[in-house]
Amino acid sequence: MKAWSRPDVPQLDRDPRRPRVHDTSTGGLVEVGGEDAARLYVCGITPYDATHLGHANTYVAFDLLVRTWLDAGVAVTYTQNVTDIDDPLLERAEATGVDWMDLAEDQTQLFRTDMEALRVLPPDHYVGAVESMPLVTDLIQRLVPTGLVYQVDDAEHPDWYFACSAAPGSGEVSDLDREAALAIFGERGGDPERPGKRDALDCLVWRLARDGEPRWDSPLGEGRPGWHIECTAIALEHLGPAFDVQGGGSDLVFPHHEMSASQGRAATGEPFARAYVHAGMVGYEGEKMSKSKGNLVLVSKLREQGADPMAIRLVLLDHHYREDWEYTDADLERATERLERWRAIANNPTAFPAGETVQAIRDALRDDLDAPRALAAVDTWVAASESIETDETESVDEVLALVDALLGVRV
Ligand code: 5CA
Ligand code: ZN
Repeated sequence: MKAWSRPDVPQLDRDPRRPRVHDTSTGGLVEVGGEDAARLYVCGITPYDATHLGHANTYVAFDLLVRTWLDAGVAVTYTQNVTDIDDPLLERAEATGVDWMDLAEDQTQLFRTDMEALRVLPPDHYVGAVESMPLVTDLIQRLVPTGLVYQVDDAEHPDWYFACSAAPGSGEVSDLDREAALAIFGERGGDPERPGKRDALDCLVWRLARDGEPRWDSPLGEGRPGWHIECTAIALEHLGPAFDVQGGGSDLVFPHHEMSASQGRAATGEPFARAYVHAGMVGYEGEKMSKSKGNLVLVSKLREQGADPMAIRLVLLDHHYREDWEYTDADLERATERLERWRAIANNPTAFPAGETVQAIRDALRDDLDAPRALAAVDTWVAASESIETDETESVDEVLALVDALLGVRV
């Protein structure tokens, strides 16, 4: 699929230090990316409703990672999927009486315009599940000889499952005890109660067609894919095994990233990703913001109401990407004031010398993408510049170009 248009990134001299980020799998900070190249996969949207601030928070977090790599002179290959066929999409389409393909297309298009407005760099490969069907069925067939893929003991619907717990390296991403895993699995799209599975935590990889459901031809039988195998297949095809970072929100640690990691390892004999990086959850009015709960603050709504997209971006950047936090209107007011103050300096002919600020922004991002610390450094520079004597001649451009290149905020 086509992604969205790429915002300009000012070209600056490089700082070759690579970023360190928190890896969920090891629980510590790890340097990510090679000296020259890095490969990133971030789980994309399920397009049944509009982009909310939680989604935006996740994509802005990984945008910081991409921008930090670029600042280090590392070439980035970035793949993101669109889950354009899955139960929640079909259920919403049915409930609202629209065609599921139209729903997916409309919401994906809205997502593109939101990402553009927020100056999020587009992935190099933006890939839908529907267009990846041959990749998915090939991968499942590749897994059959491992003995880890089997048909469920159900005469009417012998769907295909993956034996996650029996796979080598199982538990490498999430490390949950079984009771917790079972509970979360049930809440996040899994079917622990389904009879006929070898193990309650085994996940669906190919659902054989039921009456009236969309279906694709396959040697496995006509049907449609389970969720996890879609990302495994797309990532392996477009990035290859042992790519640098698998990313998404922390709600994907288990089962999604656990299952795709073990499917990837089982298929290739290599680790799926080198690091698993997760953004925190954004809440609203006491609960995690989610399409299923409906407590959404939509990026497109805020824009319609006149919010400056750069102020929306500043709201997100003011929270460390790993933090769980709750949005309030006051956040947007504060960010709007901050942006205005920064803009006022941009019109000044002179500013406080840039050196320390440039270093501080670069250090903060390399240290687990610490955007709040970078914003604080910009604030300090702005405050110093507000009171500067007019005969000092340092230009405002250097700091503002870095704020644009690294933080994605065009003042
Ligand atoms: N299509 C799958 C991933 S393959 C999916 O989870 N789609 S989603 O539309 O539900 O979420 C898209 C991305 O936003 C995921 O990375 C998810 O972890 C993240 N996300 C969802 N809700 C929130 C939230 N409230 N706060 C932060 N991130 C969120
Ligand atoms: Zn995914």
